[in-house]
Parts: sequence; structure tokens; C-alpha cells
Amino acid sequence: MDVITFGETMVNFAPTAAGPIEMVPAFEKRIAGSETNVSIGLARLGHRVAWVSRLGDDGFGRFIYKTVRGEGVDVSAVIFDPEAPTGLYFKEYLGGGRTQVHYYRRGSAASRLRPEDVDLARFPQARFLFASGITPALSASCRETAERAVESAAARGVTVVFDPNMRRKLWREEEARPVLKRLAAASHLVLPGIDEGQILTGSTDPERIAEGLLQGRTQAVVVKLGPEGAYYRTADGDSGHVPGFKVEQVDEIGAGDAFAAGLMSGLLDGLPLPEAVRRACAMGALAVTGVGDYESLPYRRDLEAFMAGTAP
Ligand code: CKP
Ligand code: MG
Repeated sequence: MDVITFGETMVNFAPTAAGPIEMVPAFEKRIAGSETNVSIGLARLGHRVAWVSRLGDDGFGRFIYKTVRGEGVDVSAVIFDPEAPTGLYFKEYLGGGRTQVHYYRRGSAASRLRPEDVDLARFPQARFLFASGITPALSASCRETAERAVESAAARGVTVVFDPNMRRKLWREEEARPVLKRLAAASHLVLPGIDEGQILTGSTDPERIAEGLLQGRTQAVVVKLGPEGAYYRTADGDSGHVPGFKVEQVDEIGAGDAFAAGLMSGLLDGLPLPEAVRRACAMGALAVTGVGDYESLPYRRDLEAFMAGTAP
């Protein structure tokens, strides 16, 4: 196994047309969740990745399980919980590539994830643990799960990659800030957007954000700048700006997850950080070119063609 991820994946009901949700005639059943988006991105590039979670023991849970497994992700540690349903989430397309999300996930099976569910000893070869700031927002046991997983990974020499993924619909800034700060400082690599950087450091300047987050265990910070690319800075004092790739944005959701997958993929392939960041930017760009949170993630050949500018 190269990478371990853990967290909630929901059934995503995606409207078949843009417009206010009350006017939309139908929804398509898909899946979505930061950690499975990351996992699928990695698996499609040929890496070995495991996703750990709880699903409801229901049709929606089985749909998610089969879809993730079908993408080549190890789901052997996923638990079907008979006492709680699979979480759901509806999207609303606002036009211009902008999307709003509506969660129906309180009390879901995944919100009952607990520390012993994420047993890193099952995956002794793992190089990376990917943790997202969504998990600690779901419940007290999820918060404990995230904190314990990060600590135990670090103790085993596994590199922890943390995406703060602030979700205002799940918790307030005041509640989130100390938790996300703690998780960031406990992680080796932190991947904030500007908005998350501001919550964590008070600044909207990428250099300030990176500087502010280089503390504790953190060895590198990569600040995501959307179409403008990314800014990285390491504890050794290396820093730089990597330009983004121009694409037509259809659905903005999932870009950050694709970015995380691209970055870990590059590092697993032994690329120097700036080149891994470039791969991350390409993945983020491709993720927004189609509908769905993971569907437009590329296979390796497509990614290479896109980065070389030779894609059809
Ligand atoms: O930050 P991103 O747009 O990459 O994250 C998107 C995912 O897990 C999405 O798939 C959704 O299910 C979620 O974030 C979430 O819980 O909001
Ligand atoms: Mg994100």
C-alpha cells in the first residue's frame, strides 16, 4: 500500500440541470467524499491506496463500496454499520461552474467512525496518510479518530498529508480553528487554500500563510491558488510559485482532492517538490473540467498528455 485515507463518502445526488434545487426535475446518483476522491485519483495513476470508513448497511452503502472498489481502491477495512445510514449530499449548480452543496449526513454511519477503525498496522508498507479537516467536523469520535490516526502515522514514520478542507456548513470557524491548527501542526505536509490559510493564520497572502503554518511537524506547506497554480515553501527555506493550467471550469468541487492526489503521486514517483506541485496543479485543473467530484480525474496516460500539451 502506498497511501492510506480515511473519512466519509456520501451518495452525491447531482442535478441533471443547472438552476435552483426546487426547479430541478431529477438527480443522478453518484458518489462523493474528499478521501475517496483522493483515493480514486491515486488509483487511476497506478498507486496502491486504501480507504477506511463506515458505510450504512444499506443500498447506498453498497453502491459506494462497489464504486470505490471498482476504481481499484482497497476497501478491505471499510465497516458496514447496521445502526446508522449512509450520508447523502445534494448539489445545486449555480451557473458559471459554481456549485453549492447540501448535506444530509448528521448521524451517518461515517460520523460514528472511531479511532480503532483506522488500524495502520493493517498497512505496514504505507508511505502516506491523507487526512482531511472534514473528518474532525463530523463528530467527537471522528475528531478523535483523525487526531489518533495522524499521531500514530507519524510515530510509524508515515508521512502525513493534511488538507484543512474547512466546511462552514459543518462547524463554525471558532470551533474549527484550534482543531485544524493542531492537526496541521501534527502533519508533515499541509495543503490549504487561501480561505483556509486565512482561518489558520489570519493572512490571505500565500507567503505569510506558508510561513505561519511551518511549525510543529510541518516540513512543507503548499498553498492552492486555483487557476493561478500554487505556492510552496519548505522548512529548509525552499519556496516557489508554480503556475496553473488553463481549463474551462464546469464543476469546481473536487479540485483540492485532485491536487492532493497529484502531489502524493509525484512524491511517490520520486519527483522533487516543485514538480510534484506541478502535477498537483494539473490534476486540480482536470478535476474541474467535468461534472462530478472525481469522474474527470485522469488515468496516467491522459495526465501525461495534458501536462505535455498534447491531449486531444
Ligand atoms: O475541497 P474539494 O472540493 O476537493 O472537496 C470536495 C469533497 O467530501 C466533496 O466530494 C464532498 O463530498 C466533500 O468534499 C465534503 O464533505 O464536503
Ligand atoms: Mg478542499
